[in-house]
Parts: sequence; structure tokens; C-alpha cells
Amino acid sequence: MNNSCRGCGAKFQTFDPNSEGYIKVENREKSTLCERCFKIRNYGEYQKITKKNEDFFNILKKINETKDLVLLVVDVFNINKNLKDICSYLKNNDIIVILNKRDVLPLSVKNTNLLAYVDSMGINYVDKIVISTNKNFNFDSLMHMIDSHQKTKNVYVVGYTNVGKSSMINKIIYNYSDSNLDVTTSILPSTTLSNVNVEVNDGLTLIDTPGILDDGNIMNYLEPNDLKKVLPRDEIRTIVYQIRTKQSIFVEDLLRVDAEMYNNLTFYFSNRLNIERTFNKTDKLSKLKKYDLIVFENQDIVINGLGFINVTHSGKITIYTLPDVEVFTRKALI
Ligand SMILES: Nc1nc2c(ncn2[C@@H]2O[C@H](COP(=O)(O)OP(=O)(O)O)[C@@H](O)[C@H]2O)c(=O)[nH]1
Ligand SMILES: [Mg+2]
Repeated sequence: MNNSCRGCGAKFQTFDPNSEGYIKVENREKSTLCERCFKIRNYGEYQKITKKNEDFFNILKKINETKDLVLLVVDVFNINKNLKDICSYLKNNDIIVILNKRDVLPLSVKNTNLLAYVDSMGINYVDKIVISTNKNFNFDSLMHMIDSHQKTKNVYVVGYTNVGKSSMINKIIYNYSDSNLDVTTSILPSTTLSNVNVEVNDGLTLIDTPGILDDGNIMNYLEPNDLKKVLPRDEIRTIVYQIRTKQSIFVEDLLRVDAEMYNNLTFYFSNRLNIERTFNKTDKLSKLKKYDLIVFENQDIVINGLGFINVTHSGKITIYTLPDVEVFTRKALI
């Protein structure tokens, strides 16, 4: 009998249905999954659990006590600003940076450009690779890379929540192992609750971790139905606006962008989000949190978790979005 759920890593308990690891007494003997994992997998029903990041930093400290290889998984559509901070906990470990979700960026984007961006993140890494879990892209190369850098059997998988850590592990099991034990994945942050060891073969055990929650990510503030719209599932069709006069562009009720100078804005957002522009003065969404940004030539404005806007020329751009969502500029990704 297992003590913890093989889907999310939570310790089993039989007394509180609303806390992690709950399993009915009658299922305790026969099931290896907690109720929550069972419901996510069978009914697509989500029960949101919020983890404290403190737990995650303790996991990182434990990893740092080993010499094990670390796979740092990054969502290429939403590259987090603070990856350097995660890595600062892992001074003793070799790190491979994995840019996942390649499929959502346009095919025309060169992987070499995406990889070049990794250098600007300030991380000490031993290797880097672009993959797509959904499209099963580059997994043979990834396996070779892991093989050539791993020092012990254990390899940790870390990163922010929702970047696809658990999905990547499942794909590796599916491709390279006889095992049919998969870990739980979902569109909600904090699906994985504790470390889960997954033995791929005699020489490799992948250790899935809960992942760090990003307070500035819009995903934390949306209901599952909106989440489904915001998370891109297919290749993004970019939308380019040539700005010649004062105008506003709206992404549903989530974002307003005001621009007034000679400029070109390219929107990288999920295809399921409705984007509209107006040339008329309007108050719509002007009550949301306002950011007055000075943007330089060929920079991106990132609205954490929602998408990004590439700006061709320098100028002033005003952004309105939900209160706790982080907005920042960066050197253009593409
Ligand atoms: N488009 C796309 N979505 C992905 C990819 N990998 C994972 N996802 C989705 O990202 C969400 C989070 O995945 P999950 O594995 O639970 O992330 P984790 O929190 O890092 O373990 C799920 O909705 C996955 O289907 C990918 O390569 N492409
Ligand atoms: Mg996970």
C-alpha cells in the first residue's frame, strides 16, 4: 500500500475531502490515486489547492544537497523573469534549460533565436534545448542530453507551475518506458503537490516537483473556463497593428493597450482570445491597474501569463490589466 498519491505526490489521508491527498477509506487498499487526481483525470473536474512557495524552496535546498542533474522547464510562451532566483538555490547541480511548448509560437520563429534568448536569463546551465511536449518534438535529443549529463540515477524536474513539467515526464514514460504509471497534469497551477518519483528505466528516475507558483501570473486570477481561453493550445496567429494615430486595443476584458505614436505592435496571444481595436476615446477597462511604460526599439511588453506584444519603435505605451498581474518589458524574444 502506498503512502502517497502517484499522480500528484500528496500524502494520503482519509478525513478531510477538501485537503490534499484525500482518499475514501474504502479505496485506500485498491487505489494509487487521490480523489482529486481521480476527478481531474476522469471528469476534468478541478479542485484548486494553493501551495506555499516556502515548501518549494525547501525542495530546492534538498536538491542542492545532491549532485543530481536538474531539468529546468520553461514555458517558451511565458518565460519567467525570475528564473535566475530559482537557479541561485542550485549551485551544486548541473542544469539543463528546457524551453517547452514550442508548438504555440509561430513555426517561422527559429529555435536558434529562442536558444540565444536563454543566454540573457543569467543562468549557469550546462545545456539547453527547445521541445514541444504536445507535438512530441525533440524528445530523442532531450534523452541523449540527459544521458550525457546525468551523474546519478535521479534527475529532478523543476520550474514554475503550469510550464509542462508533468506532461513532459508523461511523454518520456510514454516514449521510452514500459510503465503505464503517469503523473497528473491539468490547466490549473499547483496540480503536482509533492515530489513524485517516476522510474523510466534502470538508469533513470525522474523526480517531478510541485513547481513554484508565480503570484504575478494572470492564471492565478482566472476561473477554469477563462483559463482554457488564455492558455494557447495551437500555434499562435499573430496580429499586427500599425499605429499612426491615438488608439486603444482590447484583449477581451483582460487587457487594454493605449498607443499613440508611429509604431507597429505585434500581439502574441491565444487564438481563442478576442482582440479588438478602437480609434475612439473610451473609458472601457480604464479602472483596471495602469502601467505607463516607456518602451525601447524592438522590445516585448509581457503581460505575465496572458501573452506579449512586440513593439517595433521606441515610445510611450499605456497598459491596463488585472490588479495583481505583473507587466514588464524585455528584449524581444523573437
Ligand atoms: N501547447 C502546449 N501545451 C502544453 C505543452 N506541455 C504542457 N502543456 C499544457 O500545459 C498545462 C500544464 O501542464 P502540466 O504538465 O500540468 O504543468 P506543470 O505544472 O509544470 O506540471 C497543461 O494544460 C498541458 O496540457 C506543450 O508542449 N504545448
Ligand atoms: Mg505538475
